[in-house]
Amino acid sequence: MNMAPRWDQATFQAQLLAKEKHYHIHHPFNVRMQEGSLAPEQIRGWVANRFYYQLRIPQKDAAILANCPDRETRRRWLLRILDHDGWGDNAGGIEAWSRLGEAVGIPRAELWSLQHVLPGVRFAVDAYVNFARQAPWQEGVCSSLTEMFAPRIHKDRLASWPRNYPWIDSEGLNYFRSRISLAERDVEHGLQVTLSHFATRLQQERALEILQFKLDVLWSMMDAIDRAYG
Ligand code: AHQ
Repeated sequence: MNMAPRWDQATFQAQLLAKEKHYHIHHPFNVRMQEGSLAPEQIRGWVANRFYYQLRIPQKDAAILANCPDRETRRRWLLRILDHDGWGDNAGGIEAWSRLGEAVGIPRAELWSLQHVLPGVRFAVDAYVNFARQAPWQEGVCSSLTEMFAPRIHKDRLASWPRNYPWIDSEGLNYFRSRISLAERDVEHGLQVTLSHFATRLQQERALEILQFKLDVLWSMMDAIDRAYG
Protein backbone atom coordinates (compact mmCIF):
# COMPACT_ATOMS: atom_id res chain seq x y z
CA MET A 1 0.00 0.00 0.00
CA ASN A 2 1.70 3.23 -1.07
CA MET A 3 1.31 5.51 1.91
CA ALA A 4 1.59 9.28 1.51
CA PRO A 5 4.82 10.63 3.06
CA ARG A 6 4.91 11.36 6.79
CA TRP A 7 4.24 14.97 7.83
CA ASP A 8 7.09 16.95 9.34
CA GLN A 9 6.36 17.94 12.97
CA ALA A 10 5.15 21.46 12.11
CA THR A 11 2.69 20.09 9.55
CA PHE A 12 1.57 17.32 11.93
CA GLN A 13 0.92 19.89 14.68
CA ALA A 14 -0.98 22.08 12.20
CA GLN A 15 -3.14 19.06 11.27
CA LEU A 16 -3.94 18.55 14.97
CA LEU A 17 -4.74 22.24 15.45
CA ALA A 18 -6.98 22.24 12.36
CA LYS A 19 -9.38 20.01 14.34
CA GLU A 20 -10.34 23.11 16.36
CA LYS A 21 -13.39 23.51 14.12
CA HIS A 22 -14.88 20.42 15.85
CA TYR A 23 -14.24 21.75 19.37
CA HIS A 24 -17.27 22.16 21.66
CA ILE A 25 -16.66 25.91 21.80
CA HIS A 26 -18.65 25.88 18.53
CA HIS A 27 -21.52 23.77 19.89
CA PRO A 28 -24.87 25.68 19.75
CA PHE A 29 -25.32 25.26 23.52
CA ASN A 30 -21.91 26.82 24.16
CA VAL A 31 -22.62 29.61 21.65
CA ARG A 32 -25.83 30.44 23.52
CA MET A 33 -23.94 30.24 26.84
CA GLN A 34 -21.32 32.66 25.57
CA GLU A 35 -24.00 35.04 24.22
CA GLY A 36 -25.63 35.16 27.67
CA SER A 37 -28.86 33.50 26.49
CA LEU A 38 -28.98 30.71 29.08
CA ALA A 39 -31.39 30.70 32.02
CA PRO A 40 -30.08 29.74 35.48
CA GLU A 41 -31.63 26.26 35.15
CA GLN A 42 -29.67 25.67 31.92
CA ILE A 43 -26.40 26.83 33.50
CA ARG A 44 -27.08 24.53 36.47
CA GLY A 45 -27.73 21.61 34.12
CA TRP A 46 -24.41 22.19 32.38
CA VAL A 47 -22.46 22.56 35.66
CA ALA A 48 -24.03 19.40 37.16
CA ASN A 49 -23.25 17.33 34.05
CA ARG A 50 -19.73 18.66 33.48
CA PHE A 51 -19.04 17.74 37.14
CA TYR A 52 -19.18 14.08 36.12
CA TYR A 53 -16.45 14.74 33.50
CA GLN A 54 -14.27 16.54 36.06
CA LEU A 55 -14.81 13.78 38.62
CA ARG A 56 -13.67 11.07 36.18
CA ILE A 57 -10.58 12.90 34.81
CA PRO A 58 -8.29 11.65 37.63
CA GLN A 59 -9.35 8.05 36.93
CA LYS A 60 -8.67 8.61 33.22
CA ASP A 61 -5.25 10.01 34.03
CA ALA A 62 -4.53 7.20 36.51
CA ALA A 63 -5.35 4.68 33.74
CA ILE A 64 -2.77 6.33 31.49
CA LEU A 65 -0.27 6.31 34.36
CA ALA A 66 -0.93 2.61 34.98
CA ASN A 67 -0.23 1.85 31.31
CA CYS A 68 2.96 3.94 31.18
CA PRO A 69 6.33 2.22 31.90
CA ASP A 70 8.31 5.46 31.63
CA ARG A 71 9.14 7.05 35.01
CA GLU A 72 9.83 10.53 33.63
CA THR A 73 6.46 10.60 31.85
CA ARG A 74 4.69 9.34 35.01
CA ARG A 75 6.34 12.04 37.15
CA ARG A 76 4.85 14.70 34.87
CA TRP A 77 1.49 12.98 34.29
CA LEU A 78 0.95 12.57 38.05
CA LEU A 79 0.55 16.36 38.33
CA ARG A 80 -2.72 16.11 36.40
CA ILE A 81 -4.22 13.84 39.05
CA LEU A 82 -3.09 16.14 41.84
CA ASP A 83 -4.47 19.19 39.99
CA HIS A 84 -7.96 17.67 40.09
CA ASP A 85 -7.96 15.63 43.32
CA GLY A 86 -5.84 18.14 45.20
CA TRP A 87 -3.00 17.45 47.62
CA GLY A 88 -2.17 18.70 51.13
CA ASP A 89 -4.14 21.89 51.68
CA ASN A 90 -4.69 22.43 47.94
CA ALA A 91 -8.30 21.28 47.56
CA GLY A 92 -7.91 20.77 43.79
CA GLY A 93 -10.07 21.31 40.71
CA ILE A 94 -12.92 18.98 41.65
CA GLU A 95 -13.39 21.02 44.82
CA ALA A 96 -13.26 24.22 42.75
CA TRP A 97 -15.97 22.79 40.49
CA SER A 98 -18.04 22.08 43.64
CA ARG A 99 -17.68 25.78 44.46
CA LEU A 100 -18.91 26.59 40.95
CA GLY A 101 -21.89 24.34 41.67
CA GLU A 102 -22.71 26.27 44.84
CA ALA A 103 -22.21 29.59 43.00
CA VAL A 104 -24.82 28.64 40.38
CA GLY A 105 -27.24 27.36 43.02
CA ILE A 106 -26.56 23.61 43.23
CA PRO A 107 -26.10 22.50 46.87
CA ARG A 108 -22.91 20.44 47.33
CA ALA A 109 -24.72 17.21 48.28
CA GLU A 110 -26.97 17.52 45.20
CA LEU A 111 -24.00 18.00 42.86
CA TRP A 112 -22.08 15.06 44.36
CA SER A 113 -25.18 12.84 44.23
CA LEU A 114 -24.74 12.85 40.41
CA GLN A 115 -28.54 12.74 40.20
CA HIS A 116 -28.54 15.21 37.30
CA VAL A 117 -25.99 13.35 35.15
CA LEU A 118 -27.63 12.51 31.80
CA PRO A 119 -27.27 9.07 30.16
CA GLY A 120 -25.53 10.63 27.14
CA VAL A 121 -23.05 12.47 29.34
CA ARG A 122 -22.28 9.42 31.46
CA PHE A 123 -21.90 7.32 28.31
CA ALA A 124 -19.48 9.78 26.66
CA VAL A 125 -17.37 10.31 29.79
CA ASP A 126 -17.18 6.58 30.52
CA ALA A 127 -16.16 5.96 26.88
CA TYR A 128 -13.25 8.39 27.45
CA VAL A 129 -12.15 6.68 30.68
CA ASN A 130 -12.42 3.22 29.12
CA PHE A 131 -10.43 4.40 26.08
CA ALA A 132 -7.63 5.51 28.42
CA ARG A 133 -7.73 2.14 30.20
CA GLN A 134 -7.53 0.06 27.01
CA ALA A 135 -5.42 2.17 24.62
CA PRO A 136 -1.59 2.38 24.64
CA TRP A 137 -0.56 5.17 27.02
CA GLN A 138 0.66 7.37 24.13
CA GLU A 139 -2.87 7.23 22.62
CA GLY A 140 -4.29 8.26 25.99
CA VAL A 141 -1.89 11.20 26.04
CA CYS A 142 -2.93 12.16 22.49
CA SER A 143 -6.62 12.13 23.45
CA SER A 144 -6.02 14.85 26.07
CA LEU A 145 -4.94 17.30 23.33
CA THR A 146 -8.42 18.80 23.01
CA GLU A 147 -6.96 20.99 25.76
CA MET A 148 -5.01 22.76 23.02
CA PHE A 149 -8.28 24.65 22.55
CA ALA A 150 -9.28 24.95 26.23
CA PRO A 151 -7.55 28.23 27.24
CA ARG A 152 -9.79 30.10 24.75
CA ILE A 153 -13.01 28.62 26.18
CA HIS A 154 -11.96 29.34 29.76
CA LYS A 155 -11.03 32.93 28.85
CA ASP A 156 -14.40 33.34 27.08
CA ARG A 157 -16.24 32.32 30.26
CA LEU A 158 -14.18 34.60 32.46
CA ALA A 159 -14.85 37.51 30.08
CA SER A 160 -18.58 36.93 29.55
CA TRP A 161 -20.08 35.30 32.63
CA PRO A 162 -19.68 38.29 35.02
CA ARG A 163 -21.50 40.46 32.42
CA ASN A 164 -24.07 37.89 31.26
CA TYR A 165 -24.64 35.98 34.52
CA PRO A 166 -24.06 38.54 37.30
CA TRP A 167 -26.07 36.30 39.67
CA ILE A 168 -23.11 33.85 39.75
CA ASP A 169 -20.61 34.66 42.51
CA SER A 170 -17.23 35.47 40.92
CA GLU A 171 -15.54 33.08 43.38
CA GLY A 172 -17.30 30.27 41.50
CA LEU A 173 -15.23 31.07 38.39
CA ASN A 174 -11.93 30.20 40.08
CA TYR A 175 -11.86 26.81 38.35
CA PHE A 176 -11.72 28.51 34.93
CA ARG A 177 -9.04 30.90 36.18
CA SER A 178 -6.93 27.94 37.40
CA ARG A 179 -7.19 25.89 34.20
CA ILE A 180 -5.68 28.40 31.75
CA SER A 181 -2.07 27.94 32.86
CA LEU A 182 -2.57 24.26 33.77
CA ALA A 183 -3.99 23.51 30.30
CA GLU A 184 -1.02 25.26 28.68
CA ARG A 185 1.38 23.18 30.81
CA ASP A 186 -0.46 19.94 30.03
CA VAL A 187 -0.61 20.63 26.29
CA GLU A 188 3.15 21.24 26.14
CA HIS A 189 3.75 17.75 27.53
CA GLY A 190 0.94 16.13 25.50
CA LEU A 191 2.22 17.58 22.24
CA GLN A 192 5.83 16.54 23.03
CA VAL A 193 4.72 12.92 23.45
CA THR A 194 2.33 12.97 20.49
CA LEU A 195 4.63 14.65 17.96
CA SER A 196 7.45 12.23 18.75
CA HIS A 197 5.53 8.97 19.20
CA PHE A 198 3.22 9.12 16.16
CA ALA A 199 6.05 9.03 13.61
CA THR A 200 4.81 7.35 10.42
CA ARG A 201 2.04 8.81 8.30
CA LEU A 202 -0.23 5.95 9.32
CA GLN A 203 0.44 6.72 13.00
CA GLN A 204 -0.06 10.45 12.40
CA GLU A 205 -3.45 9.73 10.80
CA ARG A 206 -4.24 7.55 13.86
CA ALA A 207 -3.44 10.51 16.14
CA LEU A 208 -5.96 12.62 14.23
CA GLU A 209 -8.57 9.86 14.67
CA ILE A 210 -7.90 9.77 18.43
CA LEU A 211 -8.24 13.54 18.71
CA GLN A 212 -11.51 13.37 16.74
CA PHE A 213 -12.79 10.67 19.14
CA LYS A 214 -12.17 12.98 22.11
CA LEU A 215 -13.70 15.96 20.29
CA ASP A 216 -16.75 13.72 19.73
CA VAL A 217 -16.81 12.89 23.47
CA LEU A 218 -17.01 16.58 24.33
CA TRP A 219 -19.51 17.32 21.53
CA SER A 220 -21.77 14.41 22.52
CA MET A 221 -21.84 15.66 26.11
CA MET A 222 -23.06 19.02 24.85
CA ASP A 223 -25.65 17.33 22.59
CA ALA A 224 -27.11 15.50 25.61
CA ILE A 225 -27.07 18.68 27.73
CA ASP A 226 -28.62 20.75 24.91
CA ARG A 227 -31.39 18.18 24.38
CA ALA A 228 -32.21 18.02 28.09
CA TYR A 229 -31.83 21.72 28.96
CA GLY A 230 -31.76 23.55 25.62
O1 AHQ B 1 -11.32 21.36 32.95
C1 AHQ B 1 -10.86 20.55 31.98
C2 AHQ B 1 -9.88 19.62 32.24
O2 AHQ B 1 -9.38 19.51 33.48
C3 AHQ B 1 -9.44 18.80 31.21
C4 AHQ B 1 -8.44 17.71 31.25
C5 AHQ B 1 -8.23 17.43 29.77
C6 AHQ B 1 -8.12 15.96 29.46
O3 AHQ B 1 -7.28 15.29 30.10
O4 AHQ B 1 -8.85 15.49 28.55
N1 AHQ B 1 -9.35 18.04 29.10
C7 AHQ B 1 -9.95 18.93 29.93
C8 AHQ B 1 -10.93 19.86 29.64
C9 AHQ B 1 -11.39 20.69 30.69
N2 AHQ B 1 -12.33 21.65 30.51
C10 AHQ B 1 -13.15 21.60 29.32
C11 AHQ B 1 -14.02 22.86 29.25
O5 AHQ B 1 -14.63 23.11 28.21
O6 AHQ B 1 -14.08 23.52 30.29
C12 AHQ B 1 -12.28 21.36 28.12
C13 AHQ B 1 -11.63 19.97 28.29
C14 AHQ B 1 -10.82 19.65 27.08
O7 AHQ B 1 -10.65 20.48 26.19
O8 AHQ B 1 -10.40 18.47 26.92
